Amino acid sequence: EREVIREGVVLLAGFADSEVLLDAVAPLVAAAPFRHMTTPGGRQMQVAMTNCGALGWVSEPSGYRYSPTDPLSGKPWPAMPAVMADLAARAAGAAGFSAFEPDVCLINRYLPGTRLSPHIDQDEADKSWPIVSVSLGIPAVFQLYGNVRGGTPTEIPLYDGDVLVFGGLARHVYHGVKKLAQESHPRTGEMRINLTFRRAR
Ligand code: MD3
Ligand code: FE
Repeated sequence: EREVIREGVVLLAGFADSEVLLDAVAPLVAAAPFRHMTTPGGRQMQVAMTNCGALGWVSEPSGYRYSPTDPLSGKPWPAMPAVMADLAARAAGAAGFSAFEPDVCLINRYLPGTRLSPHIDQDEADKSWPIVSVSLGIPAVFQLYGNVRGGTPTEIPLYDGDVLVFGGLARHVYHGVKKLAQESHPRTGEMRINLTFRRAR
């Protein structure tokens, strides 16, 4: 079903075929493994990350950027499989954003105990494109704040196959993920994988 959480934030519960996506992700993470990136502040991120697509988001001591190559291998990121790009475009369309062609899929891996602290994503050139987020594996609670840091977030539980679309003004809000509880999923085990499809350039 389709639920408008607030202006620009649409939840498409169960929209994604998690089996198909997990099959698509497996060879990607074999080619470009998950790693804990270092922030410009010198800390290791709790969430392990990798990318597929023409560009990938990377965090390094020197800053955040979109890179055409994986800094670990020096090679281009794995190409974005058509089943992934198509799913993102269909989800964006269902939320009212036509012609979304992502050039990045950031792949985030969470284990029980992992959290993602509140932040704004602002490394994309044209913020009129939406961001499409797909949850796979064990559940998480997504936290949606406002345009300034702090306050009480709107909390959205996310389950395997759920898709969230962020567009318009909702692109500029603080958001994070609460510390994951110990749970298990038949396909991923004690793991959550989140795909965020972006248009970086
Ligand atoms: C709202 N990931 O990768 S996805 C991220 O579950 C990130 O892994 C979380 O925040 C996760 O940056 C949440 C939903 C999401 C992604 C990007 C956004 C929401 C967003 C950018 C702007 C506004
Ligand atoms: Fe984010």
